[in-house]
Amino acid sequence: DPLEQAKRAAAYMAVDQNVPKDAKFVGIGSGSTVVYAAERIGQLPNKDQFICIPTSFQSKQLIFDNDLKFGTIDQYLNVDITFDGADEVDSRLNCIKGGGACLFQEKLVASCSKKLVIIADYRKKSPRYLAENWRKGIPIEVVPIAWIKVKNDLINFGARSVQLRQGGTQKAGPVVTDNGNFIMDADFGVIDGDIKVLNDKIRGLVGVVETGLFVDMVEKAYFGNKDGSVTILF
Ligand code: DER
Repeated sequence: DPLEQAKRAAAYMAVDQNVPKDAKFVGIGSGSTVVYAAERIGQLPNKDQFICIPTSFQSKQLIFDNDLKFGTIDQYLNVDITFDGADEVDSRLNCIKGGGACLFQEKLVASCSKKLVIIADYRKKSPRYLAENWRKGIPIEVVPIAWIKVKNDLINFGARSVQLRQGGTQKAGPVVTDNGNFIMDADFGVIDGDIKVLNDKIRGLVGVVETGLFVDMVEKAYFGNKDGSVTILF
């Protein structure tokens, strides 16, 4: 499957090129691409040198599945490097994340990491701005009781549509995050304005826990291509 090959190629190269020799704490992101990063870290001869910090229940499972040492972000606050996926990455390495509803702990661990390395397949690389390819809106984690209020606020300052993310066939009613909150997906169209201003406005709304806009947080991004090659942005 060329898509899985692309994910694996990006993840393996990112791990091989970026784990510092003296690394102790390694953040493990969430989603389907980071599965290959955890796999690769699990293959390293010095794997027991690391304590791996999860960003979700799924991420914690990856750490266990690859027989890696486990620690939590409330034990270890200085993460050397974090590998994570993304839904879209723009030409300045800003990201839309949260497609997997794990954005809060992903951003928490990323904010404690010296380096954040994104791994993704070719579909995630935006030619220029965010939301050129990703059409599902900006994921926003909100406290459940505030969701109607936040929806109205987002519409009032320009969102074209705001959806409360439903579990669909996987769960009746809204998706509930690992932190017990809801996810709302807000479509602001192509994000060609000041992304930091937009992010700060959304974060300033009472009821918003965190957004899926990762601004000025990424050091490098690895994109696996259909032909097996990998494109690196930094
Ligand atoms: O939720 C996220 O940000 C995850 O990193 C996820 O969206 C990445 O998706 P993937 O399954 O394509 O790696």
